[in-house]
Amino acid sequence: MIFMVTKTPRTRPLPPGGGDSGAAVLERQAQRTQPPSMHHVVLLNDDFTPMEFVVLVLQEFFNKDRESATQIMLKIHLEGRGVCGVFPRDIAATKVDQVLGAARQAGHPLQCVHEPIE
Ligand code: TYC
Repeated sequence: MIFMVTKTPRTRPLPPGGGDSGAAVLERQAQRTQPPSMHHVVLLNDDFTPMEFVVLVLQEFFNKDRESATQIMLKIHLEGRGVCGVFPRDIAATKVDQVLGAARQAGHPLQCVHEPIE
């Protein structure tokens, strides 16, 4: 009778002596991945950027519907600043770049920053 070998062994064979080289692990380092540091993206009030432009920015870059975009814009207008979203640091930085780029292109002085959340 002829047997065909179709599978390789699933485990590596142990070396002579059973694989214990005699070396000791002195310290095992815990490998923990840190969760990404989260940032607020904040819009700042100014006296010149049109309200409508801020509402459009909130809709375009922060996926707000017209109603909540208007409420956030008015909060910024009245209180001086307002949080538009919470993102990992890299994405927050990209949002800031997008807002500043759009504002510059439109000729408005709108300012936007991101800051770590404690
Ligand atoms: N204060 C601006 C105005 O009266 C409106 C405005 C709102 C500007 C929010 C910037 O982040 C801002 N036209």
